[in-house]
Amino acid sequence: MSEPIDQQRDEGTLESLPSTDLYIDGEWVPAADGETFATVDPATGDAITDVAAAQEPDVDAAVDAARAAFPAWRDVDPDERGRIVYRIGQLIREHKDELAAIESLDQGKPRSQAESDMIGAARYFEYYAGAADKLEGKSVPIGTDQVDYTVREPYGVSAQITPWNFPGNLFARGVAPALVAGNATVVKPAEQTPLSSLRLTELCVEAGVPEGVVNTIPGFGDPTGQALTEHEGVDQITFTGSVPTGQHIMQTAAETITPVTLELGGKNPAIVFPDADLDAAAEWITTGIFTNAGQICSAADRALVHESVYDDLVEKIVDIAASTVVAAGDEDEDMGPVVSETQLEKITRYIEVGRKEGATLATGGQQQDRDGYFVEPTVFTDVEPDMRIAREEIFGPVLSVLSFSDVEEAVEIANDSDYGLVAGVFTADITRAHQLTRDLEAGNVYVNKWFGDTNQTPFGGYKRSGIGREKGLEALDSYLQTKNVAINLEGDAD
Ligand code: TXE
Repeated sequence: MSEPIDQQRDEGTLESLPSTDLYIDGEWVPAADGETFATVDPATGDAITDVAAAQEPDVDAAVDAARAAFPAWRDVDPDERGRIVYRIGQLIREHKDELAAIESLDQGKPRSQAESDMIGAARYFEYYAGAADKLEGKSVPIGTDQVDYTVREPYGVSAQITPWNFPGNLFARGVAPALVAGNATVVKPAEQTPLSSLRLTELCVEAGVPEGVVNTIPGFGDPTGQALTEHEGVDQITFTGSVPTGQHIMQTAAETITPVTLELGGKNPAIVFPDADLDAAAEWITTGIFTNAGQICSAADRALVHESVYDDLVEKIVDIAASTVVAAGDEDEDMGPVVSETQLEKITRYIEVGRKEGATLATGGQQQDRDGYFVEPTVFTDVEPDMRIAREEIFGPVLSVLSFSDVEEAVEIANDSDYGLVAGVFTADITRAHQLTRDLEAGNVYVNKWFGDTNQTPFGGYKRSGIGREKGLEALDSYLQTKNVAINLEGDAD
C-alpha cells in the first residue's frame, strides 16, 4: 500500500479503494522506485491521498504482463468472454454509490452527475458484452477455384490514455470494447483523477478478467504516458485529451506504425433559429455548457443566435446561468469546482481575454472567493467570430454568444473552426434541420437537444477533433484488425 489515506474530506469515501498502488499482472505493486504523487480534492485544494506514479520499468512490466496474458484472453470462448465483461457492468451497478463518491471527491463533479457517469460506465460493459460472439467476418466471392473469407482479430495490447473530465466513464468507454474484442489493456488514467480507475480495475478482476489482461498504471503524461505510447509491445492506442498531446501521441505512434484512436477537443456551435422554442433552447444550451463545469469536449461552447431573437434568448440564458448553484461535489448542486488549479487558471485567463477582446460579460466571470477551484457560470455576449473566446477551447463554464443574420452565415461561422466534434441546431423547420445536419462539419449533430447520446451512438470528431469513433458498434473497429484468408481449391500456380 502507498501512504495512508489520511486527508479525505468525506469520511469513509475511500474505504473501498483496494489500493493506491499500480495494478500490474494481477497484483497491487508500488512504483519501481517508490515514486508517488498527490491527487487533489478540487473543492478544497487539499491532497486526498498519494498514488503510485508509474515509471518506465513499471510501464515495461505492465506491457509485458498484457502481452503474456493476451493469447489466452483472445482464445477464451466468445460467449464466456461476453459473460465476464457483462459481470463487470453488473458489479459497477452494485457499487455505483461508492464509485460515484470516489469520482465526485477526486474530480469535483456533483454526486448525482458522477452516479450517472457510473451507470454509463456499467452500460459500456453491458452493451459491448453482447457483441463478443458476433464479431463476424465475411466470405468474399472471388471465383470457383478459391474460397476467401475474412476474420476479425484483436490487435493484442491496447494502451488507454484517459483524461480527467470523465475518468471512470472513459475507462469503461475504452476498456469494454477492447476486452470484448479480445485485447489485453494497459490503462494510464490522468494524473488529476486516478482513483475511480483503480476501483474499476478491481471490479474487472472480481468479475473474472484473468490476471494481466487489465493493468492500470497511474502516472504523469511524461514519463508514464510517453513510455507507454513509445513501447514496442503496444499494438493500439486510444487517447482522449488535448489536440497538442494527441498530435504528439500520433507522432510517437508513427515510429512503430501503431494505430491510434484520438478523441480531442471541440468548439461546438449551437445554432438557434427564430422559429425554435427559445425556452427549451436556453435550457439545452446552458445544460450543454455548465454540466461538468464546461469540462466536456462536446460542450455547447458557442451559441450562434439569429439576430431577431438574440436579446430574448440571451436574457433567458443569463437568467439560468445566474441561478446555477455552484457547490462542492458532495453537496450535489448544479455545478462543482473545476478539476485543478491549472484548469482554473486557464479558464480565468480566457475570461480576461474575452474582456480585453471587447466581448460583453453578461454574467459571471469571477473565481469564487473560497478554497478550491470554483468559477462562476459565465456568459459573454457580442462575441465576434474572430475573437479567441470564439475559436479556442476554454474547457470551462464559459459560453460565447454570437449573432447571425441568415442560414449561410450561420453555417459559415459554425464551420470556421479547426474543430469538428459536435454541432447543434434549434429550429421547428424539419427541412432546415436536415439541410444543416448535411452542411455542418461535425461528427455529431444534435437537433433540438444537447447531450443525451447513449453508449450505442458512435462519437468522434471531424477535422482536428480526432480520428476514429468511440461508442456504438463503430468503436469495435478500433480494436479489431481484418485478416483475409484465401484458399486454393484447384489448380497449380501456372
Ligand atoms: O490534457 P492532455 P490536459 C483539453 C482541454 C484542457 C486541455 C489540457 O482543453 O484544458 O486539453 O488538459 C496524458 N504521452 N482536454 O493537459 O495533456 C495525460 O497524463 C502520453 C480535452 O490534462 O491531453 C492525461 O492522461 N500521454 C479533453 C491525458 O494525456 C500524455 C479532455 C490528457 O492530457 C502525454 C482533457 C504524453 N506525452 C483535456 N502528455 C477531451 N477531449 O475531452 C499528457 N498525457
